Amino acid sequence: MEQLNVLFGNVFTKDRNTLPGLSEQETDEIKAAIEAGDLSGAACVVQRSDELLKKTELNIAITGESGTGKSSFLNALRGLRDEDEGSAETGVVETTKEPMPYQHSKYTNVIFWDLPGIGTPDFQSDTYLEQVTFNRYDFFIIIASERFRANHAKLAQEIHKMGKKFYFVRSKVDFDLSNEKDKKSFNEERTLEQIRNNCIKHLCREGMSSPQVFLVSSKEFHKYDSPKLQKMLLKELESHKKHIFLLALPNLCKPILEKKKKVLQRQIWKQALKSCAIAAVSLPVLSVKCDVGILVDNMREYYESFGLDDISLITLASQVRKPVAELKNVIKSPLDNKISKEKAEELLTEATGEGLMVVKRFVSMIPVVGTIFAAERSFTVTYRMLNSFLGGVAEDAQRVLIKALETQEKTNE
Ligand SMILES: Nc1nc2c(ncn2[C@@H]2O[C@H](COP(=O)(O)OP(=O)(O)O)[C@@H](O)[C@H]2O)c(=O)[nH]1
Ligand SMILES: [Mg+2]
Repeated sequence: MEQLNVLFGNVFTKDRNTLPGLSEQETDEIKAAIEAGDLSGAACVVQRSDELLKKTELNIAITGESGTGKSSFLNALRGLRDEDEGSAETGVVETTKEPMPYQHSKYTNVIFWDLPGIGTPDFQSDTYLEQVTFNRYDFFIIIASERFRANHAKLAQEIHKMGKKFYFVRSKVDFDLSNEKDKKSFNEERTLEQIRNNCIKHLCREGMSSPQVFLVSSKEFHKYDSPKLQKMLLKELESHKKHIFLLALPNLCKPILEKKKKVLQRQIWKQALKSCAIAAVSLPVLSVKCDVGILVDNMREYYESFGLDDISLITLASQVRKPVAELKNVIKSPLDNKISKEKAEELLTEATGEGLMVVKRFVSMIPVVGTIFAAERSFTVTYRMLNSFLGGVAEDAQRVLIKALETQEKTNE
């Protein structure tokens, strides 16, 4: 134990104070449990931390003048088209005087708020934030479909004064591009740059210093500045909120898929630990002790986050106007309805077949604690099984994305 203490001291004080996915305090608690040889105590800390993560709320405010595409943008951010079930109504004259909440279909703690239009007689920018209960929101997205005006800049300054973040989005750029397309000298990049500069110029004139504007089309949400905007929003959120927001983002661009894989990978050790230390059941044939139910829950969560569950695939298929079977064809992992305890046990068997080498990636993340966990056969096997399953799901998601976009480009031709 003495030696362990020395080692722990080294690991935790050098460049890393926390274990992946845990706070400093949780890390300390786990450390204490492991030092006392209490693996299930350590797993309880993880369990509590997961529950806390699931309760974390994220509230996103979408504001701008009426008709600028707020509702369409909100739908796109939720992975929906305007005509999909559960989407916010679009193209309607704004009558609502209250912020309207729309929950994410899978991550219900992520809530998108469709705010009443600014600049109407009812909502002037100096009182607007009070009227929409500004304190509720984690950040604001301010949308304009033509140019930004004094109202937008004033609102942004008020938001800033309240200590919150805002992002300027210039919507409907697909529309601008299609208007310019017929011109002989048309150049997409140049047109986009002109729109961007024009937005920036107006905002500067209204007193904003070095504003950043994201050009977006809610009809083609994988294009233009949308990936950059999503990355920026993520970057500026604190870790728990970042985690849930990332998982809730639509699976429309490769960098987001890669980030999802990474963040889920960092959590695998927690899931493996829970599975083999809380309510573990012996699987004598595999000489493994684990709770297969926890593994199945995680497999399902991967499917939902990457949009490989049946409902997501059906939605995507209808969006790109393709039979769902065509998307399912490129999926190599078992299909959604085939995920079961039996399937999980089958995959566990495969994971035991590779010999009992230490889980390298995990140990390299947290050298000492990693070695201790990895010495447990059940931990190693469940860790490896989830890791390889996640890898497969992430690759499937990329193939589905390519297939879906390929289809869309063809239809547009
Ligand atoms: N071409 C194009 N049309 C859009 C886009 N976003 C919204 N629209 C259309 O613009 C109209 C107003 O959009 P809506 O989201 O209802 O605006 P809101 O009043 O700000 O909520 C609707 O007819 C939308 O279909 C976009 O990115 N591209
Ligand atoms: Mg609307």
